[in-house]
Amino acid sequence: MYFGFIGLGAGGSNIADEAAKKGYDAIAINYSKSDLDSLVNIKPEHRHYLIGSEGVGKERETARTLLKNNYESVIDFVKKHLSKSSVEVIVVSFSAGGGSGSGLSTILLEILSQQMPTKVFVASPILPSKSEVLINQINTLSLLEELSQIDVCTIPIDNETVITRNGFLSKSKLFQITNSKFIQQLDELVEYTDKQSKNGILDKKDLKQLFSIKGIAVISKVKVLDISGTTLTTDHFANTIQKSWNETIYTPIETNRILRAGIIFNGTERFMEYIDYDKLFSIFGNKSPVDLFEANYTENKGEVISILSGMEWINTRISEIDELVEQQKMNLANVEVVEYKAKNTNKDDIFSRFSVKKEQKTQKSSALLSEFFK
Ligand SMILES: Nc1nc2c(ncn2[C@@H]2O[C@H](COP(=O)(O)OP(=O)(O)OP(=O)(O)O)[C@@H](O)[C@H]2O)c(=O)[nH]1
Ligand SMILES: [Mg+2]
Repeated sequence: MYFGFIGLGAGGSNIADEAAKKGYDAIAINYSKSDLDSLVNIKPEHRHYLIGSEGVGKERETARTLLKNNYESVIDFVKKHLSKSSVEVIVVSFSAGGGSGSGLSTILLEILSQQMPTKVFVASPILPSKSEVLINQINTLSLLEELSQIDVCTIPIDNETVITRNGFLSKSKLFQITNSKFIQQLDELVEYTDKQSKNGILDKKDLKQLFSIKGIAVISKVKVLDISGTTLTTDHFANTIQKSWNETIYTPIETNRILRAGIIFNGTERFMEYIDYDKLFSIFGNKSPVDLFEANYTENKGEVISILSGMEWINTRISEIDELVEQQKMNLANVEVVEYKAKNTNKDDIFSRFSVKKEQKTQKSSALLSEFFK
């Protein structure tokens, strides 16, 4: 079914589980048996339990070291379930802040890309919110550093963005909103590739092209004809669509560079002329994507879906995490460790009144001691 999903660790597997709910081929790989057991939609035979440790306690290195002993079985497992030709793009999801998914992800992405060369692999790390603990933030920095070096398209799902846009959310609500939104967006793209139109379509090959390029990718959707009283202008269309690029579940984009873009307009044909691509992409340093896939449908919803790819690495977000870690390290360093000095640690004070004279005691105890060690 076009997309296949590999979930690594708890968070990644939850996303794959959401995809399985929609009928996609999805598998889950984890060191935690209980996390695998908690999945609902992924069939038991599509869950791979990694032996060596029940969870890795957020240690990325441990996840990787343990993988050395059994990576062949993992690769075989993936090949067994996702080799079929109907699966063209394989989304590998995992949390950046944990140990298992974060530790396994880059090495598996590299091996799998080599061993399954006809598939396009997409990495979808989940970035932690800023309120999460220090260790999750540090794991995220290590992961992003590694991921930036491998040749893969990265869609950075970001819990912080979702919280910023929705306000406080319980963990389960946050996960549910984020995971289902991601899968729903990908699913909608596949649906579009099945639609017909005389004004240009986005087909499965185009979609594959969009996800075949190294760098950051995001997907957004916005109603351009929603706002009453707004005049129909190219400026309004451009501003609304540009705004939508950062109103997502993903990390805010960097605007230095864009290599590929897909723009789907679904609305009354006469409004198509308000999409001015020069204006739309003028916020990017290179002013225009190298490759643009335009598709127009007339189901009259007046919505624009953007798929942007080959964008610059999420440097601003990384520097924010780095500062957060730095700040917390400083906070820790500045904490003065003052141990409470108890006044009553000497029992001699209590017993002194009743004890024998010091000289006698010394004589006595040394006699005892020498007896003991004799
Ligand atoms: N959006 C989203 N984030 C999740 C989900 N589950 C966990 N997270 C985030 O992922 C991070 C924790 O990573 P896990 O996926 O639990 O870790 P793991 O890969 O199982 O690794 P271990 O440390 O070995 O358990 C935190 O930043 C969580 O906020 C989920 O279903 N959806
Ligand atoms: Mg886990």
